[in-house]
Amino acid sequence: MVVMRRMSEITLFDYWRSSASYRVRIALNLKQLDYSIVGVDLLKGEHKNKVYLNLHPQGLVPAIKIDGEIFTQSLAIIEYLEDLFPDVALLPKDAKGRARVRALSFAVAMEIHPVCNLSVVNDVVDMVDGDNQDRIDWMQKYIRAGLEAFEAYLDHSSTGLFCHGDQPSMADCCLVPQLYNAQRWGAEFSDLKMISAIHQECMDMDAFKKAYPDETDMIMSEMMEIDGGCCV
Ligand SMILES: N[C@@H](CCC(=O)N[C@@H](CS)C(=O)NCC(=O)O)C(=O)O
Repeated sequence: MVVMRRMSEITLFDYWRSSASYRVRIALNLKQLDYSIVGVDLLKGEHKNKVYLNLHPQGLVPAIKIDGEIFTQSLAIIEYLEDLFPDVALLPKDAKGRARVRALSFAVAMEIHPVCNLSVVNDVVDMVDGDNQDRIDWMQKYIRAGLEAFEAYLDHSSTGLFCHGDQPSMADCCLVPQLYNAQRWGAEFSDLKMISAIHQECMDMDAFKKAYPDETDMIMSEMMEIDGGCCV
C-alpha cells in the first residue's frame, strides 16, 4: 500500500543545545518529515528580540511554522504533528497507553526540565551568591532525582525496547534529550538499567542520530554562512 503523505512546509526555530528543540527534531525525523531549521541563538539573546517574541511570546525555543502558522511548546507541537501525520505514530492508539506515554513525557518536560532550565538555575545561583559548582550540584541533583523516578515508571509491563512497547514514542523523544543533558552535566544514569537500554536502542536509530545536537550545530553553522548569520 502506498501511504500518501500530505506535503507541508515546515520550519523549526531551534537552538542546537535546547532539549525542548531536540525533542521536536527527533519527532520530525521519526515521522520522516522534511524541515528547515532557523537557528535562534540563546547565548546571543536572539530569543528575546522583538521579531522572535512575535512568534513565541514566552521567548523560548522551539517554535515551529507549519504551512504558514506558528506553533509553540514542544509537546503541543509533537501532538500536532501526530494529528497531521499519524502514519508513524508517536502515541499509542489506546487511551490507557496514551495516558502512560504522556505521563512519561511530562515527567521529563514538566518536572525535570523546568527546574534545570539555565535561566532558572542562573537565578538560583545568583540569589545564593553561588558559583559554577553550585550550578553543577543543582543540575546533578534534579536530573538524577527525575531519572530515578522515570526508571521506576519504566518498571511496567508496557515497557519494551522503548519507553512504551517496541516502537519509539513521544516519551522517547523526551527521554533522549534529557539524557544528553545528564551527560553534559555529569549526572550519572548508567546504573539505571532500563533507561540505559532504551537510550542505546534510540541512539542506534537514524532519526535520533540525525537530531543529536552536535549534528544540528554543524548544519546550523553551514546555514549561518549562507544567510550571513541572520537567525530570526
Ligand atoms: N515548555 C517549553 C520549554 C521551552 C524551553 O524552556 N526552552 C528553553 C531551551 S530548552 C529556552 O528557550 N530557554 C531560554 C530561556 O530560558 O531564556 C517547551 O517544551 O517548548
